[in-house]
Amino acid sequence: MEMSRASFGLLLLLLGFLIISSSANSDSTYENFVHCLSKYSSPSLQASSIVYAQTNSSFTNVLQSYIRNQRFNAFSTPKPLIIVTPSDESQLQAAIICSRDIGIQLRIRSGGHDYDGLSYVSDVPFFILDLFNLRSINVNITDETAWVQAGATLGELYYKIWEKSRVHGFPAGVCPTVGVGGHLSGGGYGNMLRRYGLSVDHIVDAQIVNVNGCILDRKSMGEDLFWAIRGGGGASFGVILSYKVKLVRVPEIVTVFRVEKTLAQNATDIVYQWQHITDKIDNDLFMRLLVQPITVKSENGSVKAEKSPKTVRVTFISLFLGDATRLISVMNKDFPELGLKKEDCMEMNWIESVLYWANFDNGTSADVLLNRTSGSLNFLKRKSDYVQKPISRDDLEGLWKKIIELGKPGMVFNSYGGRMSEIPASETPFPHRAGNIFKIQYSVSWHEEGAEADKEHMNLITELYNYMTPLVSKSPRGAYLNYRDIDIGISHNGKDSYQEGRVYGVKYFMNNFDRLVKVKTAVDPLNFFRYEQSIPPLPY
Ligand SMILES: Cc1cc2nc3c(=O)[nH]c(=O)nc-3n(C[C@H](O)[C@H](O)[C@H](O)COP(=O)(O)OP(=O)(O)OC[C@H]3O[C@@H](n4cnc5c(N)ncnc54)[C@H](O)[C@@H]3O)c2cc1C
Ligand SMILES: *[C@@H]1O[C@H](CO)[C@@H](O)[C@H](O)[C@H]1NC(C)=O
Ligand SMILES: *[C@@H]1O[C@H](CO)[C@@H](O)[C@H](O)[C@H]1NC(C)=O
Ligand SMILES: *[C@@H]1O[C@H](CO)[C@@H](O)[C@H](O)[C@H]1NC(C)=O
Ligand SMILES: *[C@@H]1O[C@H](CO)[C@@H](O)[C@H](O)[C@H]1NC(C)=O
Ligand SMILES: *[C@@H]1O[C@H](CO)[C@@H](O)[C@H](O)[C@H]1NC(C)=O
Ligand SMILES: CC(=O)N[C@H]1CO[C@H](CO)[C@@H](O)[C@@H]1O
Repeated sequence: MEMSRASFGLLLLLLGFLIISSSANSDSTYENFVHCLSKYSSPSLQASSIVYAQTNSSFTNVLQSYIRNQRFNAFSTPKPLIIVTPSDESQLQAAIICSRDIGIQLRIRSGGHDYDGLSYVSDVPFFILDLFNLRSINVNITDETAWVQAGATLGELYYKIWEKSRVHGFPAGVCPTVGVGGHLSGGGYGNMLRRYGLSVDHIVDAQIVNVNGCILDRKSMGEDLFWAIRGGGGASFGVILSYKVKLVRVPEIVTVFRVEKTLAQNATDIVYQWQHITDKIDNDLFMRLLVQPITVKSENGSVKAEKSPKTVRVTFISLFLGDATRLISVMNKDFPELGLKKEDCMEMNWIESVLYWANFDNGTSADVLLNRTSGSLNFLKRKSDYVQKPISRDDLEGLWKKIIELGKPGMVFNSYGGRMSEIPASETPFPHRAGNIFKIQYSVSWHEEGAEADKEHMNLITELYNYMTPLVSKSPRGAYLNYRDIDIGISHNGKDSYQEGRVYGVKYFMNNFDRLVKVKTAVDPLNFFRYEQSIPPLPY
């Protein structure tokens, strides 16, 4: 069927109108916002210097600087009307007041690593409150604490600690460009999880800007709100300005290893056995397994897509808070199946282990941790699960077959137990503590652009996730907030927001969901701080 000339013309006219009206809307929002900011912040402030309209030549660059998923960097991705980038506290406070005044929703962005883009994408008209200018870090080795602002990255925090001490660290994620604001408010884990628990287990104070634009600290916000922003996600309650964290002790020498096993090298037996020891072994040891489908290269290195045999490769990556000799004795005693040898182990200091885990080459200077720009940008999708009963050999073999059949998605298994099992599930909103052997991250990344490729890869990862249903936690099937996954439910923040919020809320927070709702109802009953997976207030 051919479109008539007239209706094509009409379509063009309509498109043109939509584009004009959207940028006109951006322009008027810009005018209103700048006007309002000048009213509510100190007169010395040049309000226009922290607000980007869509027509500003830097708008796209500022927007893209903290997009970490190419899937939300498309022409068709809904764009914010403006981007507001406060550079001090008073501007941040004024931005909240003006957001309410003007009646436009905000999305709060720190490091922009949200896997489903919820810090910078929405279907409703919105602006981005971008915190990259608020990133100071003050480390105090005397009392072993640090105040860190939300816009700082984990790499900056690690670097600043290491500058002052070789025997202190902080237990948080392994990717240095992740933002403190999202990571610490959503849980935060890394390779010291078994020894020290989550990032949120080491937060001792915080500053939050509430719905009235006031800055509250632990004392003035009260213990309920302070509890909520240690794992419940910040963006349902206010804007986190900073956290005060307690540092942890790290030994002068730590040890890392990376060992690969294919199915032909007994990966099945080794993974089977790993499940029985990984949550009970020495707390100084953390093991991550990368499970990936691979094509086996023939002797001469040729890879024939159809003919070459496919297999699954399991890579064991580890951090041990101690030296290689002790690590070998722990492994020989409790996990001889891996056959770890002294040659597989590399001793280094803690900051070198941070670089090693972030895949920097040996010898890279720690300064790279201050680089806020991430490497290449992929299209990606991630999902999560918790495993509470060891998976049988038969089921592992079935899983490998599925992974080979699907061909692209991989999995990451992360050891639990240790300190995680000692902290009660209600201590912080993060509920997945004792009883979990390991956490799974499902992962698929691709380079092809467009809706077709998106759909193909999303279907593959969903099929793998569905396949795992009988083998993982149930009723509810748990999920990790920081592995944001909108497939498990979204809220339209309308009259059904409580029911909708419960669907994803119990998966992320289990029995802690109700307390989060209570806190939300107390501090933001009108649901000003809302987004597609926020904590709903009680219906009134
Ligand atoms: C490459 C990569 C590696 C990762 N590795 C790990 C890992 O090792 N361990 C782990 O636990 N997680 C990891 N994650 C997940 C990561 O912890 C989460 O995506 C985290 O929420 C990112 O924080 P952010 O500030 O960068 O994200 P953003 O996208 O800026 O924010 C995420 C969420 O928090 C909200 N938010 C952000 N800042 C604030 C604030 N100041 N106040 C209130 N709300 C705020 C946002 O609105 C959004 O809802 C990784 C993610 C990526 C992309
Ligand atoms: C560090 O902490 C100690 C002990 O609380 C305190 O006396 C000191 O003033 C702090 N230093 C800085 C620079 O804040
Ligand atoms: C696999 O395990 C079997 C039995 O435990 C053993 O005989 C064999 O040598 C192992 N193969 C490899 C490659 O480790
Ligand atoms: C490499 O080996 C494969 C089989 O193992 C063979 O089919 C192919 O022709 C070889 N290629 C070259 C360039 O020798
Ligand atoms: C890193 O390089 C140093 C010297 O440049 C070397 O002694 C060390 O063994 C290397 N470590 C690894 C893990 O390759
Ligand atoms: C920061 O990292 C990016 C991505 O890896 C790289 O392209 C850039 O050159 C780095 N910048 C500096 C100053 O090292
Ligand atoms: C933040 C910023 O650069 N804003 C600029 C947007 O464009 C207007 C008009 O050119 C400038 O006045 C602002 O400074």
